[in-house]
Amino acid sequence: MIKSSSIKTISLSIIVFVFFSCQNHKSRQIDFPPTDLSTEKIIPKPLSINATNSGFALDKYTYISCSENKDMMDIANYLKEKVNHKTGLSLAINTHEADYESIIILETVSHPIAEKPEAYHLKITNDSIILIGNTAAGVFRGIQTLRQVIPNLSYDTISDTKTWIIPTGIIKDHPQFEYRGTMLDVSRHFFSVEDLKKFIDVLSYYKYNALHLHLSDDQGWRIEIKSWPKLTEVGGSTEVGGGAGGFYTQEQFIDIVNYAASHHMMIVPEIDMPGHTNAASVSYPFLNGNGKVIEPYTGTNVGFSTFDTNKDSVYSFIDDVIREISAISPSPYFHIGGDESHVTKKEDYVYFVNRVEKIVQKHGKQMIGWDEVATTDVDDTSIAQYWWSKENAGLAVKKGMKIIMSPAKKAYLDMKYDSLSAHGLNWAAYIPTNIAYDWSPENYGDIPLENILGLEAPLWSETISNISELEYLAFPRAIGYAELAWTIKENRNWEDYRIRLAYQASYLNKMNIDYYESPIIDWVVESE
Ligand code: TNX
Repeated sequence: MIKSSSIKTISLSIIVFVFFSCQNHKSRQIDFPPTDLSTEKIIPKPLSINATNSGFALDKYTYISCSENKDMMDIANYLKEKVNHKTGLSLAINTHEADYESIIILETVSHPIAEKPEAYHLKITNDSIILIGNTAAGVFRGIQTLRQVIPNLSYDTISDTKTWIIPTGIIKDHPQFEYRGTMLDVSRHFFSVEDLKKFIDVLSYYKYNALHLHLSDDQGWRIEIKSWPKLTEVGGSTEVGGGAGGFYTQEQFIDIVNYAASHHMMIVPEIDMPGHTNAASVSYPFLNGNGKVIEPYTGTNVGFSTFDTNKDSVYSFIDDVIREISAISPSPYFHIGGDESHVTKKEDYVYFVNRVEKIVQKHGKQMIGWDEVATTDVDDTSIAQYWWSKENAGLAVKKGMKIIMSPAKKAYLDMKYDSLSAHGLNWAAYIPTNIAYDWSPENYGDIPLENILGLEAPLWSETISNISELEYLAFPRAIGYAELAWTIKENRNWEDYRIRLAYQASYLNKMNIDYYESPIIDWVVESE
C-alpha cells in the first residue's frame, strides 16, 4: 500500500510539474501535419486506438521522466537506447534542466487499469507522452508500441532541429493470452548465447513473453548439470549432421535468463523424457531402457529412445537435473517433454510421467508436457502443449488442465513456407505467411477459451544450423503468431495485417534479420 500510494504521489507531482513548467516555457509553435494514430502499422494490433490527428515532436528537446526505482530506470534506459538506435537522438532521463519542450512519462499505476498485469495506456499529446502500465511489464509492452509509432523518417524543416512526428491519440491495450511464446530446439543444432539474445530482441519487440528452450534430445544435451558432468562432456558434443554441438554452462544459462528478464520475458526450460533421450543415455548408459547398445545419434529419426522407467536410480538422476535447472530458472514452469515415446510401454509411460510430475512440483515448478502427457494421471495444475492430438487435448480439457496451443499444421515454425523453401520440413503442412496468420487459436480443436493459457510457435532445428537459417523460418511468421496471441479475434484481419506486416521491413533490416521475403507481401522499406 505504502509503495503504490507513494508511486501515485510521484507521478502526480511529475504531471503537475510538467503542466506548470510547460505553461511557463516559451512554448514553441510547430505546424504539425495531420496524422492518424489509428492507421499506424502496429503489431500486435492494440485493443483500442483513438486518434486525435495532431503530432508530438520527438527531438533533442524531449526527455524521459520516471520514478527512480530500478525497474522503471531500466525501462527508461532501454527506451533511450532504442530511440537512439532508430533516430540517433540521445534523450535525457529525469533531467532538471529547463531547456526542453516535450516529455515522455513512464509510470506504473496503483489502481489497475485492466485485470491483466501487462495492461498499459499510452496517451500522446502535442508536448507529452504519458505511458502508464499496471506493472513494469505493462510499461515495457507499451514501450514496444511507442517504438513502433516513431516514424523511420524525420522532418528537417518543420522546426530548428531534426524532428520525428509521432501521431497523437490514446491507445488502451492488454494481451488476450497470458502465455505468448516461441520455442527453439537447441538440441538438434546448437545456437549460441548471442544468437538467443538477438532472437529475444526481436521477439520482445512483438510483445512475446516466453522463450521455451528444448535443451535435450537424442542428438544433444545442451545444459551443464554439475552433478552429472558427462551429460555435456559426452552428450553435448554431437548434433544433427555430425557437427560439434555445444552446450550452455549454468553461468551462460543465467545470462540468457537475465537477458530475457530485462525484456520482461521468461525462459522455459525443457528436458525431454522418457523418449528423445539418446544423448543422455550415451553419457550415462544406465539410463537407457530400449535394450540396445547405445551409440551417439546424429540423424533425424524420432521415437527410438527411452529412459528405463523402472529404476529408482533414473528418478534420482532426474531429481538432480530438475533441481539444478530449477535453481537457476525463475520461470514458474518446467517442461518435461513427454512426446513420441514410441518404445516406452504405455503403463511405464504413465508411471514415469506421474512420478516426474511430483519431482517437478517438489522443486516448486508447474509441469508442462507435450499433449501426450494428458493420457496419464497428471494434476489439473499441469499444462498440456497441444501439438498434434486433438484427442489428447480433449483429455487435458476433461482433466481441467490449461493448454498451450501449438498445433503443428498451423503454428510450427519449422514447416516450409512452400515446396521451394530453402529450409524446413513438411510432414505436418506447408505453412505460408497467410496460413500462419489466418486461423483462430480460440477456435481450434474444440478447446474452450477458458482452458487456453496461450500460444507457442515451436522452431525445431533439424534443418537449420545458424542464426540466418533460424531467421528465415521464424520471420515473418513469428510476427503473425505474436498478434494471434496478443490481439482479440475481433481486431484481427489478414488484409489489414498484411499491410502492417509489409511495413516491418525497415525494422527487420535495421536489426539485420534474414527474414523470408514472402512474395505475398508488398514489402515497404523506409530508411533515413
Ligand atoms: C515432432 S513436435 C517432434 C519433434 C520434431 C518435430 C519436427 C514434437 C513434440 N516432437 O521431435 O523435431 O516433429 O517437426
